Amino acid sequence: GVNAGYLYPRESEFREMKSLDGFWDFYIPPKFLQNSFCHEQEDLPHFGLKSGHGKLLRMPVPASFNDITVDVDLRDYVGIVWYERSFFVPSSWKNQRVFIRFASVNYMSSVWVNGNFAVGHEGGHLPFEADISSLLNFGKSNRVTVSVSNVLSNVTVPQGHLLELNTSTEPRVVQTYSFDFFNYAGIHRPVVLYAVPTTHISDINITSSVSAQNDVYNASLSYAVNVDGDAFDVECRINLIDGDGVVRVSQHEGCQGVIFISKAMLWWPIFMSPSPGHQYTFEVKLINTEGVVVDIYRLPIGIREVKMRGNSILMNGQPVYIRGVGKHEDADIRGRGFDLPIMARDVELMKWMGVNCYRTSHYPYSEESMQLADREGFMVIDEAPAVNIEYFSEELKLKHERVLAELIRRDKNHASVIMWSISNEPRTQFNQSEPYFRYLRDSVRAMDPTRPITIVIFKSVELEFSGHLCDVLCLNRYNGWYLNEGHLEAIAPAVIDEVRAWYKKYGKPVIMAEYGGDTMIGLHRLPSFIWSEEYQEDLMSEHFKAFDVLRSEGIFIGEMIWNFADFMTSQKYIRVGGNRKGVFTRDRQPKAGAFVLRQRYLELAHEL
Ligand code: BDP
Repeated sequence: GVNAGYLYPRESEFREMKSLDGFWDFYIPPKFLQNSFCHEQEDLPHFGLKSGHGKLLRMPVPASFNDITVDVDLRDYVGIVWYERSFFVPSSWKNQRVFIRFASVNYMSSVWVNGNFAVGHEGGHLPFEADISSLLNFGKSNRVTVSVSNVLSNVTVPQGHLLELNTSTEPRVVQTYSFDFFNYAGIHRPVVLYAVPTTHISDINITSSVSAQNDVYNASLSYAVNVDGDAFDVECRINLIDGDGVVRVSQHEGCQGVIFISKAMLWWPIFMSPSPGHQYTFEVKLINTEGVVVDIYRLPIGIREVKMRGNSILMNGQPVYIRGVGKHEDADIRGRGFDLPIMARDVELMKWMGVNCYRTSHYPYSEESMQLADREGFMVIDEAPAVNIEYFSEELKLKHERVLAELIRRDKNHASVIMWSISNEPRTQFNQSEPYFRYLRDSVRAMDPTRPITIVIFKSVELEFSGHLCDVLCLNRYNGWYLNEGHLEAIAPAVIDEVRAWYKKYGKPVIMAEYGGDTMIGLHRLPSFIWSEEYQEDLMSEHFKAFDVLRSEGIFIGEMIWNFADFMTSQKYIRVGGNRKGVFTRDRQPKAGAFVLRQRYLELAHEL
């Protein structure tokens, strides 16, 4: 649910953690049981996976299970799989509250501890947790069992469809979906066990506003701390600590209040300051009626203010131009599994190219990557996992709203997040999409009135019903690729005409959120020809011509190449070992296009 698990687990004097990552038992049910929770499946968590009649393997956590083995049935698996492991809980945790927390399981999961149901969650990419204190054996061994279903339907976010295929042996259920990236599944992000005091900090909300006086910035932080347990018996003491460990402001009043900071060091995007990504530590101490500290949580925060004025996104009063990339959490073998080295490499490559922003296309990224964006000064357009919505219903709308609530609850305190993206390429040519997205836009606005909102659109300007709901128009358009492939000369006029038309219709600034073309590294053609490295370079340069014209007209505020790196897709004859629109390969080596982008982005970074 929306009320738990969104405060990132951190150790402190009062908080202990234990990682449950590593090899887990992995169980594939016998074929006839794969799609249903029938009797045998219900008994599994009780007796343990070894009691079942299916296939038992060892599976690394975190990782997608699809690409680990050589088994095509597991790669293309549709249905429920199971994970299980044992762990010890120290006796010293007995008088505390112990939570188990999953940072992401895709798509639907249920969790049992020692055979007792603990929690269920629908939706990949967002964390969930359960207080399992009453289910544990302290000072002894315990068992956790997790079921994971990867089935997508009309009422999942994102949507998908099951088909039955006749085969030479038996009919086979296959999952289809209209988005291109591979529907990886499994326990995708870290699993932790953590213990907190019975009365503890359960959430923190912070918003900052900034005022400038001759190059000196004063800021005010509004904060609210939620307490779980005997909330009436505790008070909050807040310290705002700078990077050097010095307490800048100390406030004793309460769990809700406003802090004023004169001469604040602001959070700036990368390239906009000699020290981008500046952070303070927001330290909360819970004090009981005897004046004794009972819990401490430290949240890194950046002080900054995002605002829309006219056709500009202002960061601390300064207009920003987005030099961006669309991305995926995707890598060889681990699929969508959490991967710190890839995360760190991506940051290095983005810095090298002069990137200042990325979109979490097409789902929320890991909490660690959001923290890294804060620290490095990347701006992030934070996207819900609602890609290619085709069938609109009341049930889907409420689920989509819950996903947005979970996303905002998780990411609201990140300085890097400058905008919420409700959906990528929904079918906004249908009438029903208007009330659907109006409802969600209003709901996001109510949950977070401080950030602009977008829907990433791909329908044509005359034939769609959602642009008026957006603060910024994010447009995906593949000139020179899906449109007029091979015709580089047609790109610039088409982009210019279309962006002008969008601006004319809605009066909102435009970001080209996706453009690009598939490129096989090592394929060279002179003159350039589609799929060659030269074609990607030329396609980009033609877009730049249009972007510069539109920028000078003051209606265009950002460009984002699709994609940062090649990534895996479902099997389609237009995909060669996946989507090849990356300026980097899947193993993060540059194609020629990366150098073209780098030259442009660094030039723009220094001119702006
Ligand atoms: C766009 C989608 C993106 C795809 C891209 C493509 O938003 O997810 O990867 O097309 O086909 O429409 O390369």
